[in-house]
Order: sequence, then structure tokens, then C-alpha cells
Amino acid sequence: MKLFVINGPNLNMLGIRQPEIYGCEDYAALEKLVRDTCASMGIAVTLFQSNHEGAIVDAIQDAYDVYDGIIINPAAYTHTSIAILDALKAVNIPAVEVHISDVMKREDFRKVSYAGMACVKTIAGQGIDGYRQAILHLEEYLNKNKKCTQ
Ligand code: CA2
Repeated sequence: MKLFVINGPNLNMLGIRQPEIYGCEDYAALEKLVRDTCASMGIAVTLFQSNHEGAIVDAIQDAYDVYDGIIINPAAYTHTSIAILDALKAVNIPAVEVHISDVMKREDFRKVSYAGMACVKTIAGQGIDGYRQAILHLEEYLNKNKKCTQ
């Protein structure tokens, strides 16, 4: 099983400010949690972070026929990007949306998620542990929905 973890703008700045919203862990801790969780489950994982919408669209397109599942935190693009939604729909790879903060309890503009419309599940408000939960969910989902090869 191969998973692709995509993180959007400013998530590389985690741990620097607003710990009351995003926690104290930095981006390196997020990467380590993802790598350690996948390693313990025998899952191959690639992480990607970009501050650019088009680069995220390119990464999703490049995932086609390469990865079994996507975990995506599009960050601010969650609430604006139909391009990311369309890319997720185009590749049709099962995806789980993660948000570190509880977006439903914040400003109204954070309550809309375009990317989430193409995802099998959304995990929000669990801190960086949401990524670990997303890996567990996706592994179970992919095992239940295995494609027949013959
Ligand atoms: O809760 C999440 O994971 C978000 O996707 C994080 C985004 C935000 O725009 C979404 O509404 C919810 C923000 C990413 C990182 O923002 C930082 C802000 C200050 C310091 C460090 C990172």
C-alpha cells in the first residue's frame, strides 16, 4: 500500500505561532508521526508540502496510478480551491481530508471545504494526531474496497 500525504500553505510554519489553535508541534514532528505510523503498518508513504495551489494540483495529478490513497490538508485552499477539488475527482484516488484545528468551530469561511467534497472522510480538531487517524482509516477503507485484479 502506498499513501501520499499532501499539506498546503503555511503548514510548514507549524509550531511557530498560534499554538492555541494548531498545537506546539512543528512540521518536522508532523512528518515524523506520519512516517513512524506508516512504517509500523508496513505502508510506503511520500510527504509533500507546498504553498502554491498549482503545485498541489500537479502533485495530485502525478499521484494517478502511483498511490493507493491520499491524505490531504489543503490548509487555506480548503475553503477556496475548486481546482484542488477537481484534481481529486479527476484522479479518483480515495482521499481523507485532515485539519489540525476544529474548522467547524472557527470562522464561518472555514466551514466550507471544497476538497472535502471529494474525500471519503474528514478528520478535524485532533491536532497532528489527525494524520495518524487518517492513515488508520485509509488503510481500513482500502482493505475493505480492494480492487479485483483478475
Ligand atoms: O486546521 C487546519 O489544519 C487548517 O487546514 C490550517 C490552515 C487554515 O487556513 C485552515 O482553515 C485549517 C492554516 C495552516 C497553517 O497556519 C499557520 C498559522 C500560524 C502559524 C503556523 C501555521
